[in-house]
Amino acid sequence: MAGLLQALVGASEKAAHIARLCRREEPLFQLLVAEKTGADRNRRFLQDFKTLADVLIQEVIKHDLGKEFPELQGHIHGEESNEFKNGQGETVAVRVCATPGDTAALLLSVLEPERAAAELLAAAVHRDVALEDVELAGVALSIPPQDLAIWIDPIDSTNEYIGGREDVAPVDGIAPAGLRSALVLIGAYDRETGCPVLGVINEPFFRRDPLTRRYRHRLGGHGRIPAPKGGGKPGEPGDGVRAQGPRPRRWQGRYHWGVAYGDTRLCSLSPPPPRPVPCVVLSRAEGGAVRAALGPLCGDRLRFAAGAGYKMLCVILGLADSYVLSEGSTFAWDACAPHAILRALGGGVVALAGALRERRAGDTGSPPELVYNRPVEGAVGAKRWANRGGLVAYAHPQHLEAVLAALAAVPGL
Ligand code: 2IP
Ligand code: CA
Ligand code: CA
Repeated sequence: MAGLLQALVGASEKAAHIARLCRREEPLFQLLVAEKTGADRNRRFLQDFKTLADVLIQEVIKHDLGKEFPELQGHIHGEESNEFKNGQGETVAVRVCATPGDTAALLLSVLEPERAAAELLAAAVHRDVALEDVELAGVALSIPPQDLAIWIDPIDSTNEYIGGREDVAPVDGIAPAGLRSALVLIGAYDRETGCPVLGVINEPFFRRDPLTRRYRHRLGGHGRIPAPKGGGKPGEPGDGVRAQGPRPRRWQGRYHWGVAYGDTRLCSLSPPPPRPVPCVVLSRAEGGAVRAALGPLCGDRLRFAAGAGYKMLCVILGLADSYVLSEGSTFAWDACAPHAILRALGGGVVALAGALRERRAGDTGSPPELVYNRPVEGAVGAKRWANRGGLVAYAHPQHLEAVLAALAAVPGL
């Protein structure tokens, strides 16, 4: 199946570009932040715009993957529904149309009267993404796409994306909050077993572009950025797009991918070395009992971060050894992509409540990994796909063992 991994990465790059565009281009940015600045003339509309960014990104990924791999059509799922109520109360199904003009017209039916915003988004939706990644281009896999299905989280950590804090200082490499934790997550799993097989994590806001401040300074923060000789890529510094007012540098992204299929394990990253004393990353919402149980295990190395995907990325990058979550507040689309990458590196993600139950019953085997094809019985809506009972993400099995041993003593878990 040459090309599905490359297609997932390409789709994540287009998604990341749209996520950056919404923060960078004035007509879009104003919609995103107007609520905060008090210029809100229609609270519902602005709320909708935020959802629109998510919905549109998901539809673009779905469209591009389905077009290239028709076997996947009907098997590409995500957090969002594409049904959208516009200001007049009409339901609009957001989708990618045949031409940028048609897509802009459809988006305008949601965004009316914001024509410039609709056109900017439509252009980004129809943009071709060329990957210049020799290592990735060389990966040849033989996984039949008709055996796979996809989970998409178009933007994980939406609150941080909207909040848009740019200068949150990292603690030992982990950003506790801010734009850094907003990620695009695309995971493929085996339709029959539910095992995660391919994962792509895109960080649209990995770092600020060191060049753009220079451009802005020269232009005094206004005017058009001149295209370099030979032409710049759309959306990149020097692409001739209008430079906007006081907001500082543009952002550069990066992506990571992993494959765990049969005996194949491939990853854009190397497995992180284990620390003798593990570092555990938690949600700030995590309760006192879990903090108290894990504290002694990690010495002073309990860390806190926003974004379920970002916390799993911290484990993938070796910034933490484990991410523990005691609640069912993540979903299949949060975990599928990071889980595939963790498996590619020799780690995984297990259901916390199930693992503790087995352990207390004396079962010493490896606890079962999360699967992505089984809805929660009796649940409705998004809850059908909740990772019930929490989870533990880990890079090294010895750290999973240590975490479970520490948590087994917590009553109520
Ligand atoms: C959220 C997001 C939150 C996370 C929550 C996810 O997804 O990742 O940040 O909570 O579990 O469902 P926390 O930051 O406390 O870990 P989304 O932003 O896509 O709704
Ligand atoms: Ca999410
Ligand atoms: Ca999301």
